[in-house]
Amino acid sequence: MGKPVVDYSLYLVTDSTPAILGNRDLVSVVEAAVQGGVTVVQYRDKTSDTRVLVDTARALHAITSRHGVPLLINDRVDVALAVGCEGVHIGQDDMDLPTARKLLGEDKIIGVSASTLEEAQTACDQGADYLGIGAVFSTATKTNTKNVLGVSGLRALLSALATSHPAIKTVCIGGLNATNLQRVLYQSATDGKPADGVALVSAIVAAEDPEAEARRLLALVRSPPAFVGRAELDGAGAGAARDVESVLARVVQNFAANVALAVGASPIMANYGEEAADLSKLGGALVVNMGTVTPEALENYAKALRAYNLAGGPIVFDPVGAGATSVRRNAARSIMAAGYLDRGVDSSHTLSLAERASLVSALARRERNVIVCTGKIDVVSDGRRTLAVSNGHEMLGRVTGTGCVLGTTISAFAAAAAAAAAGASASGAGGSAGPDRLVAAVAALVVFGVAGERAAEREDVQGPGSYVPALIDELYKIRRETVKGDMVWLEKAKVEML
Ligand code: 3NM
Repeated sequence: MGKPVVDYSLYLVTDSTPAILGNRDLVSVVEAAVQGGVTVVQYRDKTSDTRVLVDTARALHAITSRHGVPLLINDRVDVALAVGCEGVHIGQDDMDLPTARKLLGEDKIIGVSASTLEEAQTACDQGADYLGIGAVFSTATKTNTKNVLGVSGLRALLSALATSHPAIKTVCIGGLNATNLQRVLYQSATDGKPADGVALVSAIVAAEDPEAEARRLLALVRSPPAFVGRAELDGAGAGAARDVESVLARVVQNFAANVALAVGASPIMANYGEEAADLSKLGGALVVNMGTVTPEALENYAKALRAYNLAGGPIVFDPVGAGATSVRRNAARSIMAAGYLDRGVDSSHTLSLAERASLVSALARRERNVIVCTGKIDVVSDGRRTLAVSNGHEMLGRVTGTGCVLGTTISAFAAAAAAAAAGASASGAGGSAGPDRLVAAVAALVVFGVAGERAAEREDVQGPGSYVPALIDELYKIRRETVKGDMVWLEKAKVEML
């Protein structure tokens, strides 16, 4: 026979409790989910009698076998042996792995739950076939989870395993659903290999239509997040804009349309998270400006992040005053944990350019994100390409609110780039898989900086009070000039590759 080869992409863990299953029939729910595309099923039932377990497992195995999907039993090696299914999944308090292996033999799949690196490595050394790593997020489905890892904890674990046990298969579990699984897979794969799949309970078992939901989830697991740009997908291959000339060439190429669209963008100030689901469908971008850090505001930010992550829309995070108070530091941390953010904007005055460049590129690499650090010279990086934009004027730093205007300008360019990429892929041109987010950020910094310089040079500007309206006028005028085809202002762009 030999051990089956398992596709761990979409791993369904069942739950028979009324809170999740409701009054539906578990076998029908699993059948629907398997038809939708679930690639592996774990029958998990912590309360039923052995007779019910064996009967249910047998019914489930009849269905999963028909679809070529492996069935694993949670904890109960005896039940797995009784029904002859493909294996078991054991937790840290269940039967030990060497004993389970002795009973089941080499051809059965044995998975082990791990929430720490030590547990993970012990299981690997003892011959586990895969690990269930969790909990990624806290979840109402299992309230006795030992450790909530977050994306950063999951990343650390995967990264260590990539060195110590590169062949081990992994699924992550805990609080995963359609709104977060793509970014969890994406952001946890920075240093090592990505998880091989996601394991979910309530997202499928409690879904109104488990078949449709499984289909949707599988498509999400198998595709890169919508916010991932073309340059990132190209990886080391051809086509990625790597040098300053090609980045700038692309900036110029997209400039006319983007400036027109971007600086003509229509903002809506929404403080109520429930609005985000509708807004995210309009094709724009979200700015999370951490001006307010009350608990209610944080809850609203989290709702908006989930909605835009699901829609794939760009998000700009402006961590206003993140270093100033411990409340703000924690708020920035919780916002970053709540969703995938396209880019952060914050200014730094104390570090050298080289120090800022290495900090920004390291952060961008870790977060798989575009990071902007403003200052006399702005530094922007996507972790692979780091650029300096020297446009701007010291007046920008003397008035409050300009950082917020910059955040909005970046979001408008990100939205314009996303719209252009969506248009290109809809028309089949260039097979675009997403916007180049770095290019969009550089373009925004240049427009903003040049507008800032032009405003400062105006004779009617006497000081900070008249500077801000002049800045907004210059942004508007740059847009009008660009629409007319007058690109002279672009000659002022000061961009270099670091
Ligand atoms: N194991 P949901 S979390 C069964 O951390 C299970 O090992 C976990 O349920 C672990 O997808 C969990 O509904 C429940 O959040 C996951």
